[in-house]
Amino acid sequence: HYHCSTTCGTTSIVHLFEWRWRDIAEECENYLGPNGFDAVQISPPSENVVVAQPWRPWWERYQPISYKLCSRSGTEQELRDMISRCNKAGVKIYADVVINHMCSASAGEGRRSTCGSYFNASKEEFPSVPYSASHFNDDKCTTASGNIENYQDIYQVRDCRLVGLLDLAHRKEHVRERVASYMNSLLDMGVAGFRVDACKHMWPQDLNAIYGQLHNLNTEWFPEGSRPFIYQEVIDLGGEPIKASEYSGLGHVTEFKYGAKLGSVIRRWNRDKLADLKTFGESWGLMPSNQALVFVDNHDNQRGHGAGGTSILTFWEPRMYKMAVAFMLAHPYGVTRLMSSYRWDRRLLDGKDQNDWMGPPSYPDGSTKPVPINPDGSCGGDWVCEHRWHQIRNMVTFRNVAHGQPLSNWWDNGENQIAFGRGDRGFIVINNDDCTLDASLQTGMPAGCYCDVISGQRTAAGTGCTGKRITVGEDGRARFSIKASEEDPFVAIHSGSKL
Ligand code: LAG
Ligand code: CA
Repeated sequence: HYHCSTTCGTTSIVHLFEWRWRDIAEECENYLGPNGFDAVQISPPSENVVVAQPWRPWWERYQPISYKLCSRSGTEQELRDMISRCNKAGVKIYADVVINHMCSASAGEGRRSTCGSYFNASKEEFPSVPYSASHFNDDKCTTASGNIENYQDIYQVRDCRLVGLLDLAHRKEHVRERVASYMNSLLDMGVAGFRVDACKHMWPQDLNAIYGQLHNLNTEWFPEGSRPFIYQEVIDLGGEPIKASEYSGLGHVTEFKYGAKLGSVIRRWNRDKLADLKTFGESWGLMPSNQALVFVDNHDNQRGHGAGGTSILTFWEPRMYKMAVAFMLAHPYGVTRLMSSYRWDRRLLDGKDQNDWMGPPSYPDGSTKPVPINPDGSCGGDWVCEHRWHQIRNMVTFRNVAHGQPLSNWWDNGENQIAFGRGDRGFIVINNDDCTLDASLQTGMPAGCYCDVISGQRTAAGTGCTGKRITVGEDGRARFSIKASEEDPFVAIHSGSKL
């Protein structure tokens, strides 16, 4: 029953990690809509346990207590207002839904939850859903600890507790109905789809049954009959029996190999080089492009959680990060997701971050701080806002302009200098070598003068250019010169940057 409705082929999703609903609403209106961002992935909107030890970690939001809609990001009313304002601004909302489990078995008992709902973790009681002990997988899991102990065993990966989190029994109709009703309440409010958390830990047949109960999108904003866009988090780097492909018939699937491999190429590890990217895609063992949700980093692997390993690039290494994101947005593979992060007090000790738990910028009472926007368009107060970096924003435009065009006119120097186009709509040149790139290349673009959207951009009037000017001749060729020492050693032009 899965078919791409509004989103297949559309372009960039930005994960506004831990943002408040009020700030997201403003961001949709003031920035995302006007700049052609397709959608926002929001942090889990459901009620979660309040963790005090360590103090209010970001990961408490992956421990649901009920499907009531109050969280650190705001109230249900604020959520509703955000969805409606973003939809009006032409920006879809995808909700991160945590449905594999509830809170940790050791979370105790009481009302230390974000809406104050009562729960008893040791008795597996969540009366606000309601769930009780029979709705969990204890009878199915056969490990001694009750936790997942061996990822080579598909039964325990699906039926035991992921890091001690109470594992829901989706074979039972009551659980399916409760989960679907939660997702439907969001669809009815106007969300356009979901990032489904921890799908590796749920059986595809159970997910299929749940997705089958989902409503169409709300016709206040979407065409009659539109189905939700679903992307499932399945960490498959190879080497385990559970494969991403088991889920691709149900919806899109996260392609974790993408960021891991791209990171390694840009870091030039193990003699990996940009020229190798000529064939990037299926032949590298990646899933088919039309099933893949791709990203350079995500909220887990940017801090050493989840998977991807040490090759993952993040905002902490901005020069390489921008190159990776620009490559991803220029390249036709997959539906792309951008990360928008907050800075934290990173403390690397033997490669492990001691502060990988730290939550978003917040007040002493634990409430999340607003995202202030500086006069120059950057974010203040430890919000990184990678999506507001002009190089990244302008590449989001590139992807929209190039949408539907094939990869074309590939060039490389056999090492770390590459270039490629997207039909006659866009062209990018990247120099990750230690020497100058200076070449006359076939761009496939119509003749004319273009403004490089990396070193600058076209001025509002449309005739000026604050960056490098690139002249494409009648034969489609243009000369590019990029020094190895440049802060952003890449150049991109597209139909919309023609002067
Ligand atoms: C995910 N995808 O499959 C999320 O992307 C990931 O962020 C979630 O883990 C995970 N699945 C479960 O939803 C995060 C943290 C974990 C954290 C967990 C629950 O990466 O570190 O576990 O959320 O909050 C934490 C502690 C564990 C502890 C567990 C239970 O870090 O040490 O065992 O809570 O108390
Ligand atoms: Ca499970």
